[in-house]
Amino acid sequence: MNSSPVPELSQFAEDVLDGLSSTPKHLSSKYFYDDEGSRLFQEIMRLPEYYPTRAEYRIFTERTDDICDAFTAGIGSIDLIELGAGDGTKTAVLIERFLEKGTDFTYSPIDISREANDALTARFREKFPGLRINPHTGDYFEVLGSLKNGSERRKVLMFLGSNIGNFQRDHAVGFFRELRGVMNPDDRLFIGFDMQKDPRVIVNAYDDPQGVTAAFNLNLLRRINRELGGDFELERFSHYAQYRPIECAARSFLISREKQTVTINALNRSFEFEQWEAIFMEISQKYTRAMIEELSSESGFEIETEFFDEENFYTDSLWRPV
Ligand code: AVJ
Repeated sequence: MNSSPVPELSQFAEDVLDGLSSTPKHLSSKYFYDDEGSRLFQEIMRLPEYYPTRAEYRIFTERTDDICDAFTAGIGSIDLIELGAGDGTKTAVLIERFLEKGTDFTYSPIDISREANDALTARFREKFPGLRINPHTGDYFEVLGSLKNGSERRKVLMFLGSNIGNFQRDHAVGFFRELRGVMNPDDRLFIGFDMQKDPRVIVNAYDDPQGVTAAFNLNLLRRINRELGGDFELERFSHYAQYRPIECAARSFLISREKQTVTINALNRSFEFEQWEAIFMEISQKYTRAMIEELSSESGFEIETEFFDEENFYTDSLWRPV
């Protein structure tokens, strides 16, 4: 193994260096979403095993009026702000209803990917000609900071899709506290949480027999090869997913099937893998009501309303600053 000082590494390169030099090795799931990764995630959302997207969509379609009313309760007009809007399928349900009702509202999707944001904005402009849409590309907190005193109206921040599940607990609390810091007392935070359920249902959602989730995971190695000049051979690694019911945590790993050395040119070094050594790739935290309540109070909020699907697979929780 060689190592020499490397100038000016990108954040991605630095994180890969840190993760592959650690024991145990890890890579961050936030890097899954290059173009191919985003396409694979779209495919995951259509898998019969991957229930969270459908469960949340059901909440949005079955409880549309209740959600809209909760957002506007006691107030005439709102600014709907979505963190990581993705393809906007769920949000479209709310927007359509708000437009029907003649609610005074704006919609601001915030995303780090300009491409994703442009595509969503173009689609929504066409679908909803009357919609006031203000897309922002960039880091959530920079954008939110700039919105802080931009309006007297109620801001409703939405963080859907159980994206919070990818954060370790302390990180989630830190994230919510930061959001709390840019919110006024009348603002609201609307969060999607995937609930604890039959462990078999959960583990199947992250280990589909078609291998789409495996491809999604392995795609990060391909991204490292392409963007950082790595020489990972994908068939020498396999996807492994597990669920731990005590912690309510699904985790995924890539397992080195043999002893091997991988070189990453941009890092100017190589990494040794033992046979069967694991790279920790992703946590997808599941929640109980008690965990959600604790998260809210630790971050300076209280739960105002919760919306569950029929099976209690999923909840969208509306939080109010305290
Ligand atoms: C986009 C973070 C909600 O953790 O369920 C899907 C990503 N990973 N299958 C999740 C994912 C594997 C997904 N989130």
